[in-house]
Amino acid sequence: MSRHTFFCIDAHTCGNPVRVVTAGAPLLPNVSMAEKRQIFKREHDWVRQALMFEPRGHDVMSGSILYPSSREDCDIGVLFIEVSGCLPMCGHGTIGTVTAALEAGLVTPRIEGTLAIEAPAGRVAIDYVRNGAHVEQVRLYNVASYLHAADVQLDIPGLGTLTIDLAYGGNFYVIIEPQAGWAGLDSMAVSEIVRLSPLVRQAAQALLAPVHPLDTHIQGVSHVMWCDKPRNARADARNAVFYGDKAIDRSPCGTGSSARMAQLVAKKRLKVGDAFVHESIIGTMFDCRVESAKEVGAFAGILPSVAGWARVTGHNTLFVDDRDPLAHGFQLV
Ligand code: PYC
Repeated sequence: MSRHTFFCIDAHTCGNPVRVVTAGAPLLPNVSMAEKRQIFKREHDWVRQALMFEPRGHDVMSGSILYPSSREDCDIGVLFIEVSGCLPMCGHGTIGTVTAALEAGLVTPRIEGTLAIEAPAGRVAIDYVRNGAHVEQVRLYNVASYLHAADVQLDIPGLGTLTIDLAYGGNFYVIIEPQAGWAGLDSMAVSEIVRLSPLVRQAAQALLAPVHPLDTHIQGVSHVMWCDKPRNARADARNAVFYGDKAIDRSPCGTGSSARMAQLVAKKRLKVGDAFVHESIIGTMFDCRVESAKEVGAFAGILPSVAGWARVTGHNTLFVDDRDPLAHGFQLV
């Protein structure tokens, strides 16, 4: 066979891309999504690279592949693919995937208005609001999130000493708040976020090398969140989340917002029941909430929820031709 065909629905969640692969992806055994993720990473990563990297994707590309779930309590399995790899969980990806799947009739909920997906990081319950043919809002009840390390000092070349927190919300996040030596997001050009974030991520990983206390397959600092006060009067905080080699999340970042709420609760600046409106670098917002307390191994943590909207931008049939020397994509790093 010289040509592989992938049927995709392209969408964006609050500005960040979500390419949902609905057919054409490799078949995987009937095991948990956590195990499917390991198999996919080992044997089929070229599919992710071909669909996320140039020339079919770009530096910020993100998406998902729909699979059947082996869990009785889940309606679909979702494998998250991104320029950076296969994420254990992705919030903006979930909102886009659920919106695209419902609007295309690819999933029939047992009870209208609710769904559950199986992500590699665990079960994620969903509430959604439909208006005719469209889905107006998706709220995801994310995996348990917690503050992994607080007030850690990192020496960053060109920036000096930064005090950071490290929190988990489905991925591990370095969280940087304004401080002496870093005045906040308004003091920083986008190019500076892209230049400095890999240095911060590398320094945090070298010092902390986090491993999830209940699932050792989830490990490593992958994302860097730069925080600031909001611009929009309705929001509580603003952020820019860096991922991959060059990407800044255009959405307020679902797993990042979960990690941020866990950090703020641990630092007693937010409490169970509180709402938290998070604003993105382009001004879009997620309506988040601290649903309840939940321990994660020996760590005190929370169950967060995140709500946002997505819009489908088109249906995309992509070919990967084995004769193409750039068939599996490329990146300019
Ligand atoms: O929304 O969780 C998220 C996310 C992760 C990376 C980019 N967005």
